[in-house]
Amino acid sequence: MSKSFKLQDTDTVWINGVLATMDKDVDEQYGLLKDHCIVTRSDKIAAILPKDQLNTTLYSHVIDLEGAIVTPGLIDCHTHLVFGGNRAQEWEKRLNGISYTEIAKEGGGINSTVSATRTADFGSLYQVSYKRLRALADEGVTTVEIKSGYGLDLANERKQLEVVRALKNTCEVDISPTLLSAHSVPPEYKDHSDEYLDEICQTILPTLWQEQLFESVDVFCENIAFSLAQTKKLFKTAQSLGIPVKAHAEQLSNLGCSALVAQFNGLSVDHIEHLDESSIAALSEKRTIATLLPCAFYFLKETKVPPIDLLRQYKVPMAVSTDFNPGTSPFASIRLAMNMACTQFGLTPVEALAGVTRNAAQALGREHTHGQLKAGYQANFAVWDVQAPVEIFYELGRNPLIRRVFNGKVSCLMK
Ligand code: DI6
Ligand code: FE
Repeated sequence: MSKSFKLQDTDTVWINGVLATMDKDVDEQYGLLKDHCIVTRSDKIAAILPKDQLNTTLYSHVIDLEGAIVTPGLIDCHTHLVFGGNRAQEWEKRLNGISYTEIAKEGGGINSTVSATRTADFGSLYQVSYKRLRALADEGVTTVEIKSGYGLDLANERKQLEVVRALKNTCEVDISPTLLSAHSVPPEYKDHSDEYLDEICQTILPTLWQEQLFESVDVFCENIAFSLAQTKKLFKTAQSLGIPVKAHAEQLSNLGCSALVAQFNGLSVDHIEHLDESSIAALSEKRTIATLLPCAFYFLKETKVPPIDLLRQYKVPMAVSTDFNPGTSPFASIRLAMNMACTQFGLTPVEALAGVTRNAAQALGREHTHGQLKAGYQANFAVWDVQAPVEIFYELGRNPLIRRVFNGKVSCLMK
């Protein structure tokens, strides 16, 4: 950083933090910088400077972080947090020995949440979703991806995405909305999934895109949901409108969806327990992110772990996310997801933190603005009462977050 940096009157200087920048250009684990300060200007990071390069003695906008660890604001890049009802009864069934797939075939599973979401009015949906979003934010999350996919018709997909828009306008969180109308075949289209897919491609997707209600398109490509051919058709529609794609891929079986996402230059492939080596090679070529969802793996008591070593070998960047949803991951805790990425999937703590910062930002197409403490990036960060970054997700049940900074302003608890 040049010595010619000039403070402006409205800048804020954050001193005495230990910065886990997650910046790859900083040649330390976690991109760790000691004895540096952050200068924020409006909603951006203006500079990260060695503390002896800045004389702040006569300067009034100084915040002393007292040796605390600072990370980029955490990013949860895969959630389904707007939904009605819950599925505790279904969980009880599963504990009594009935599988997720069997429950889905009996009309339970995703479709029971579809009916609860269709019944819920806008206000009640907003209220429950706000509480879930707040739980994430209170653990230092500043960016959240939220999917539709429990409405499954034009009016109800719109209602879900309008709740997302209302959250975006009222909460101190950056939100990335995703259209997941191809999540499940709704009851009125039972045994007519092609017709439902046509309805998505011809009506739901173009209409809600025009209403600017989402920024990417997702699909559940699986035997109990949509086929590879249907996924391709959906992606072609999205591509024709210039919309980035991603997928729930290779979660319960290997249908070759990940390679298809790579072919369409997609943002991410998510779950990927059953991913094979040739698909990994395809992801690596396109810099598509592999998003790991260890809480769903844990809650479904899955046994097949994603091929982490191969992902490392091919240098596919890995993101980590909660997959917060009522059926397979009822956990509004990014710290739990990080902990489980390490305990269930064998990620290192550095990989887990990269998974909810730099790589999660890339999964949302925000890699040049979010997920790192770096000049020019959004001034979103989390300040932690810990001695080392690993402690952020080591001790669950006690939240070590001291401060949450969103767009340059302190907001420890969400507004
Ligand atoms: N895979 C999942 O893990 C979630 N959606 C999906 O396609 C589950 C959603 C649910 O069960 O409600
Ligand atoms: Fe999901």
